[in-house]
Amino acid sequence: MFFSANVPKGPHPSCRRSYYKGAAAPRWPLTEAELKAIFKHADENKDKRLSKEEVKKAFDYLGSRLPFWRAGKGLHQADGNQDGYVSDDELDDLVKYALEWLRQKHT
Ligand SMILES: [Ca+2]
Ligand SMILES: [Ca+2]
Repeated sequence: MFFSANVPKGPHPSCRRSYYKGAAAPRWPLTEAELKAIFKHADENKDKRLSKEEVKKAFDYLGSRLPFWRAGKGLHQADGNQDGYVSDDELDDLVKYALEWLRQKHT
């Protein structure tokens, strides 16, 4: 009883090696702009396009149980020129896909 107040709550800050690792999923509802910002942040190597691995991390962060599979679906939907990456002009389609998925997930 005397020590209970000293027990830290939640994950220790040092566990958060990156923006996504250990971070709680963002709260629904998300706007299109917020979702877009999350995907833009997922571009870890800053080459202005998202690889499947980067898309996977974003879906992982968004709370997907099958982020790799989800990334494949999202990429299929958004990757208009089929180069395996989601570029800036293709990002809107990925955002739309993710928004639709999140909507279904939360209903
Ligand atoms: Ca990238
Ligand atoms: Ca592409």
